[in-house]
Amino acid sequence: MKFIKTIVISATMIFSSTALAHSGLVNSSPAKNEMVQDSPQGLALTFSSPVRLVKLILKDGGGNNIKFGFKPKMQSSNQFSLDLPQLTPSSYSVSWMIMGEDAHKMKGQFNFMVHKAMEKVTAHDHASHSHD
Ligand SMILES: [Cu+2]
Repeated sequence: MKFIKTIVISATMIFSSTALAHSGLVNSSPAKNEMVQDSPQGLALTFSSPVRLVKLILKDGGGNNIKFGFKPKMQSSNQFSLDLPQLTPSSYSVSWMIMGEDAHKMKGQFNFMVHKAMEKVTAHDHASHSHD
């Protein structure tokens, strides 16, 4: 009986580690290699299964860390969305690290670009600032 129990437990462990091996980033906003006009409102990540997002680093083209409100959370989720500060035109890299419920870690990285907003110089909202 004990022998059978051991087999069942091992099978379960194999299954869950296989399932975890397939968990990863399935979608993001901005998307991988996306070129966005003007600073994006936020950063959203969608994973294929609930995970804990333990690390999230945003760097500009010069390798400078961009500070934003990311804090590792204890609870697992498929989706994470974070507000971003105003991003200047540059190439950005997002590095993430996730942890599954069995403490299996996985990491990845993708880039997106922020372009200078065009044709907005004369059409932008003057109520938000003043001119001399
Ligand atoms: Cu203006």
